[in-house]
Amino acid sequence: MSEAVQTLEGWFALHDFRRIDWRHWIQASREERRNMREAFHTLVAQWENIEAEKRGSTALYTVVGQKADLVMIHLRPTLEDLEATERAFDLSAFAAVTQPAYSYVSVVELSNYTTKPGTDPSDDPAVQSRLKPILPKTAHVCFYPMNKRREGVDNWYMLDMEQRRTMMRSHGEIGRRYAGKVTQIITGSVGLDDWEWGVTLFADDPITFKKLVYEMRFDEVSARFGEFGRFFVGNRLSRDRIDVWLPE
Ligand code: 76R
Repeated sequence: MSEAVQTLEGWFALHDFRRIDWRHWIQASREERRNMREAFHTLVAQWENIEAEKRGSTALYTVVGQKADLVMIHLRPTLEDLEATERAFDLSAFAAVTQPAYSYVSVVELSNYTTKPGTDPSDDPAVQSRLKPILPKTAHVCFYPMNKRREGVDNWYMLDMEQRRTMMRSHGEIGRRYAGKVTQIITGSVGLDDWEWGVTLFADDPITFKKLVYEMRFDEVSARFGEFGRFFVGNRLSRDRIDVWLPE
């Protein structure tokens, strides 16, 4: 058996994608629309408090294209907290105009591929803050789930640790060339959802997503082993933009 990679887990993640029933929104009375919008503002204010108290983090983006209209990315300490967050949304007046579009459950993950052998990364405060990150407030987000292939000679899980470590080093080097332009949050979902990881990328320039993901396609670990789910891309839904996005 190949040596398993060691992972550290942090906050749990829910990527909660919703569709908005805009017809329903338009047909509602002005007062109903105000109530629904107010209900959404109330939730957002609660999520901001949780983030200020470092009990989790939430990022809101509107989704471009027909796969969804809104994504709420929640990080929380436990699965119970995530479920409560989802339920509070479902019970709010705003949820009446939303329908589920997609969801992804995972947990923030760091692996020991690039840590020095013999050191304990969990002692490092920088590692602790990467496990419980405050989500960036960039203009754009990109999310997709992915697997590492298990087919014939391209079976990631049959490679020995050293081969995987070498490939992950090269992967990390490409990634680091985008330092300051992209923040990646890798969440592991083996045993939790349909794919093995969720990849969430944050950037102010959406072209950076295209350049980074394309460059990685030529790198061995993505070229041979990467299998990808659907891609979602979004624009930041700031507090100020909510009233424009949900017009009276
Ligand atoms: O050196 C370090 O501290 C971190 C190195 C690193 C690891 C271990 C790293 C760096 N990643 C790691 C793990 Mn990544 N990453 C992806 C994708 O589209 C594709 O082809 C792949 C999707 C992108 C775009 C990306 C970006 N990474 C992982 C894992 C877990 C693998 C495992 O355990 O087997 C996956 C699935 C994955 C996928 N990666 C970086 C980036 C970027 C921008 C970096 C550098 C920034 C950073 O250090 O955080």
